[in-house]
Amino acid sequence: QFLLNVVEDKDFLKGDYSTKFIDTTPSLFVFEKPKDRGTKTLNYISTITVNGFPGVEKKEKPHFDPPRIPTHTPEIIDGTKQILDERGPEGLSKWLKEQEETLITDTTMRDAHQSLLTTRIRTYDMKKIAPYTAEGLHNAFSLEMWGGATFDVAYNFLKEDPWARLETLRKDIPNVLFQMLLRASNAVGYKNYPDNLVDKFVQESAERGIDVFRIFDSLNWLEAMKPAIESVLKTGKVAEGAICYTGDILDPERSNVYTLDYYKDMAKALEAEGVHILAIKDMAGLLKPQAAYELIGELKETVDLPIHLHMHDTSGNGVMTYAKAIEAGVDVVDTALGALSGLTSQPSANSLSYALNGTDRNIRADIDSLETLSQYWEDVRKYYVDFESDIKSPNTEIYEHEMPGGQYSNLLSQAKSMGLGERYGEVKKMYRKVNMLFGDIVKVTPSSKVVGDMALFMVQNDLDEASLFERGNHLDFPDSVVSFFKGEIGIPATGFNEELQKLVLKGAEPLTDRAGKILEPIDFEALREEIAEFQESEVTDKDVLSYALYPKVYKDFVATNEAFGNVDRLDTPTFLFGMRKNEELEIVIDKGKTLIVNLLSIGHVHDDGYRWMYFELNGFPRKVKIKDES
Ligand code: 3PY
Ligand code: ZN
Repeated sequence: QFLLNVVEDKDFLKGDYSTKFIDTTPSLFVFEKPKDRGTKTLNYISTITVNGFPGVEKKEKPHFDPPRIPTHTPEIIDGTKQILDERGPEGLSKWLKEQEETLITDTTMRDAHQSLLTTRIRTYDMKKIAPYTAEGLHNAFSLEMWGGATFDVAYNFLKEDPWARLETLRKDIPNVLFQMLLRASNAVGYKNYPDNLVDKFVQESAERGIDVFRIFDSLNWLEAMKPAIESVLKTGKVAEGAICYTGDILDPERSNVYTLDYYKDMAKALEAEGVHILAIKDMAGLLKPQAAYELIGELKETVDLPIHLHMHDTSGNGVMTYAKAIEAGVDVVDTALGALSGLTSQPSANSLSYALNGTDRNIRADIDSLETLSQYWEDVRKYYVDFESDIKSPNTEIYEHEMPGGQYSNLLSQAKSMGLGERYGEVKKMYRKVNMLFGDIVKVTPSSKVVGDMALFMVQNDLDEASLFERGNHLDFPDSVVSFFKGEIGIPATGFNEELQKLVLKGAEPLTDRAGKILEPIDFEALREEIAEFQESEVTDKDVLSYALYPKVYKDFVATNEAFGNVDRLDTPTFLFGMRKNEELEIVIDKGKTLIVNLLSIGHVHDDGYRWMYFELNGFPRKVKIKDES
């Protein structure tokens, strides 16, 4: 009988892990290899039923009502994807500027769940609603459904292949542009990669279905954006150059760096690089309504590009900001479907549509479709309740600390794991102080993590601005802070605080050029050979890219897949909670191959800590031995 050696790690079982945890705990995914897919699936179900899913409260699988989903055959009307295919990126950009209404980008499948549910929504749930999304959002500008954190979280936590998400949704949604968030030289990672890796990643993403690349740099450093922009331009897809918004253009006291002129200058520079669309990326939700009116109005005068506005609704002012931006002529705004909108996510498309009813310029969307799609997500969101953050109401403190949408709850869990949960108020204040100490930088992945790590470090060591310099020579700063001062994620608009840089680097020299240029180019063929040593299936270009970006994460994913099969075929309640006794499940593991699984009984724990799980699989009795970790 097959013995399942899985998830023996106590911290993993408690859900006490961070993205790094899996990197530092290799023992986690050492399994014996079962042979057939049926056994693999039973192994997964047994593990989750007995020991639970990391980060999810262990309990008997709850009864969920089936999500409300239309039953008619969807009618899929041509949309922006066809415009891009027929007219090219310049033609699309021109078309966009000619539109009377403001268009929307729906972020439900990327930023919305990244910000509300720590990026945990699975492809399975997206796929079910995909054809109706193609129908209901046929007149949207785009769907942001890839990039940002979705890439590593898919492998790491959802045990699914992000490339498969892209391809499967592309098949079901052939009419609306697919958009991704590309962290310039950080690609979909948290550090700079060699230029040839970013270039190949962009090419592969374009081939597999991405149409619009929103490119930003976490310090608004144009030099770091240039190679990524160039890579996108080569593909014939849409390059959207993004400026991260920070500070407050209407408050001269706040900053003499992030002024209206700063944004105008950067917009002109991006236009000169050949981008097709200009994005303002307000990752923390700091853009106030009147500031939006002035910024968008001025930018429309400054560049001849369509303008796309992204923001988070953390303060609760999102719809008002969008209304003012729309009044000023913004071409596209990022919204989420009602049920996954608001708070740290994007403003609701549904609310915005109602708010603008009767005005000259509404958003182009069909409110009935928005409501139907939202109902589906309202039901699906319930599966993921354990990943909800504890933010319950609009939060205006963001205007003080300026933390991006997704960081607030992440930093809180980081603080708790360091025993600083009680002192989170201090951490938030310190975040602002650290930002100023660093010279007032843009804060977004990965620069926001540097500020967050430093804030935690200062609070943990009871440091303030003065004692930092007195005691700094004897302190080992967090890795991310050292890397930042080395220039490994780029150069801030204000340069580095040199005194602090010396203190942190302790004699080490900062980089003299852009990291992506200095780093040794990736040898893709060598990586392909490495992968072939641990992967049974044929090694594809996308595998090589994933391994180049996240070697450990990718290797662990392959090992998990070999132990458990394609767990992406399981419905989400089963994926997260396993099975109830006497439940019968039908699992389509491939076209024409269905497993009928019955969980007959769960044996008692033996002295050695193992249990037997008794199943019926396609009519035949099967048992699985599993270590009970509780
Ligand atoms: C990301 O980089 O994932 C972001 O969403 C930044 O705002
Ligand atoms: Zn965002």
